Amino acid sequence: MFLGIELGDMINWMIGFTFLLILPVYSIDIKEFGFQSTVAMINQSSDINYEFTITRRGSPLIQCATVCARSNDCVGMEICDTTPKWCRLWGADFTSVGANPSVYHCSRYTKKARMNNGCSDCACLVSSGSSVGVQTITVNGQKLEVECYSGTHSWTVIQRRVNGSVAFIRDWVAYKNGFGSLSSEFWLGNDNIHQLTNSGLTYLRIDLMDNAGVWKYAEYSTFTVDNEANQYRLNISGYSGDAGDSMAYHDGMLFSTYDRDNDRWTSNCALNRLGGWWYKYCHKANLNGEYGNTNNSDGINWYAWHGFYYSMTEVRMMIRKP
Ligand SMILES: [Ca+2]
Repeated sequence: MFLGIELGDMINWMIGFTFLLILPVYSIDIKEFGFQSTVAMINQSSDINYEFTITRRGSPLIQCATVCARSNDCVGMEICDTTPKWCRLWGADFTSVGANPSVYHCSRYTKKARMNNGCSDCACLVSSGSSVGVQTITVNGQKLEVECYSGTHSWTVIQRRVNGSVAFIRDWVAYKNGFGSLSSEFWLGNDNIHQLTNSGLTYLRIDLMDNAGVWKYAEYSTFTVDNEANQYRLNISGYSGDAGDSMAYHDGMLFSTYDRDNDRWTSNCALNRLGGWWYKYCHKANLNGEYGNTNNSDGINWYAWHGFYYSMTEVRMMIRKP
């Protein structure tokens, strides 16, 4: 895998070298490339996927980092104390320092971005150097793309409404697996939300924007979603905020979609209220309702703020560890 992209690395190298020509080489902090501290002067290595000798003038560290930083498969590097110096890059399958001692001393650097393999939420990603926006986290060993949002805290976004571009009238399987686009509107999926809350992301924030552009919020210090066998039962409490508490009504409810009626109403809430949600008889919040719909209880309602005949212009639901 890694060896197969040597041509790409060559190109990256040329790009990197061009970059070096226009900057004073030693003024660049290695952290700018996304690397963190070295285990200095180790003297053994294996699992080296790609290496080259550094024949250019300038900092070997930055030259090596430039190549590694531009390769998605590179997770770390070593600068080896040879003449000329070696740049050794590790691939994603690197696990530990191998047993083949080298006669040379090498300084080791780990690429921060590839340390995200262990991150299960956005706060972890941000603290390890990744920016906000679409990022990859690991949930139960599976990679999952999520939208990260940073305010006072770093949040993993589980739902967003912004423009009505995505239909939220979906069936059980769609809500189970998630749908939409991370760059616009989406539901992250009940299985994912269950996994995330089960792994400790139990603090929920709901941001709401009305038609006048006013933002309000509701936070909940406890938010968990049970597994599918338990119909994604909602456990929510501990409100704070300025939007009012429209979720307490839904505490303990099961998730419903138009093809699976788990609500307490004699009729089918999801079918009538145009979304998938933890409906009761039926709701005080309908954040997966139909965008722009101002009919009674059909739109993106937050009853405590604008009642049942008002559909929010923007919504985002996001979670973090307490
Ligand atoms: Ca019913």
